[in-house]
Amino acid sequence: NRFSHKMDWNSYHRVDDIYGYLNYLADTYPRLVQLVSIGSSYEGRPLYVVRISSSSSGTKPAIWIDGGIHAREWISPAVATYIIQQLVEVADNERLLRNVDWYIMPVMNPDGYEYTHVNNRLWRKTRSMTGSRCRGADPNRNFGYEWGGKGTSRDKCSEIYHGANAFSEPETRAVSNFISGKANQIKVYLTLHSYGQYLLIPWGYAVKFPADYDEMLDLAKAAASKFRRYKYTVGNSADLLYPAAGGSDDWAKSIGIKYSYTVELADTGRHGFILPASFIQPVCEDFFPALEVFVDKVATV
Ligand code: ING
Ligand code: ZN
Repeated sequence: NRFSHKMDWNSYHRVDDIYGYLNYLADTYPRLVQLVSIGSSYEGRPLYVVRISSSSSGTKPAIWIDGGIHAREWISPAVATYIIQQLVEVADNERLLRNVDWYIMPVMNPDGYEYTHVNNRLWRKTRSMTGSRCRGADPNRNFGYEWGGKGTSRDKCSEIYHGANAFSEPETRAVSNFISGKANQIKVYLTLHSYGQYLLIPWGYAVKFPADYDEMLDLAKAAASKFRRYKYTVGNSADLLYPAAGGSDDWAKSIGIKYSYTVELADTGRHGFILPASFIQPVCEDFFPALEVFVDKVATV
């Protein structure tokens, strides 16, 4: 039955369940939800962006959210799909759709995500062949701004291998092509990672601060003030963590998306990447209300 699905937020789901849910939503709420395939992964899986918009004509300012750029960070696709569910299926959240369009890509790296379910739970990168015994590039070192700089590696076996060139991976290339075409509409870029409980502000390629850093910091602080259960630290990513070039948030910022952030979801390291499924609901419920802050900002930018 096309009009059913296996999704919930009590366990971590495989790509088939997640994509089945996205197709269910597009079938069930055709006036609200469009499923856009923006390309194919290295292994041939579709790369899905969910567009959620309450207007049939024209465009409103938009918020982009992606998850699953790093394969092992399972809480990230879980939160991204929860956000989709809340926006589409909970009437109380209608306000969040009134003045804003949403583009949500819950699994940016589906090949890696499947690999962590079947072969190696701690895989991080894509699954492309590199011409060596080691596969994959770090998609968060593969974006085309300051590509190949600090905190990246040209060693194909490294966890932070930057790839053969900027946007060498089909996954990052598809995302950059799609976002570039909507760079005037998209006002907020959020990319969901784990772990650490941080809201990270560019630049990541060096301890450098954008000219409008203070505005970015104010918005991040306002978002962080919404969290009740998990405390998030706000600041520049290179400063708080480490310099890392070729990140998606730096690239989004570089093309003019003013409010571009990396979110490091829970926890702070007790479980790390292997966050028990019992955390899914609390982390999702804690995070969702912060989106209101971005909506209110975008509706007026
Ligand atoms: N952390 C990010 C990483 O790609 C990051 C942190 C993001 C650093 C953006 C610099 C810029 O290393 C995880 N958990 O992947
Ligand atoms: Zn990550």
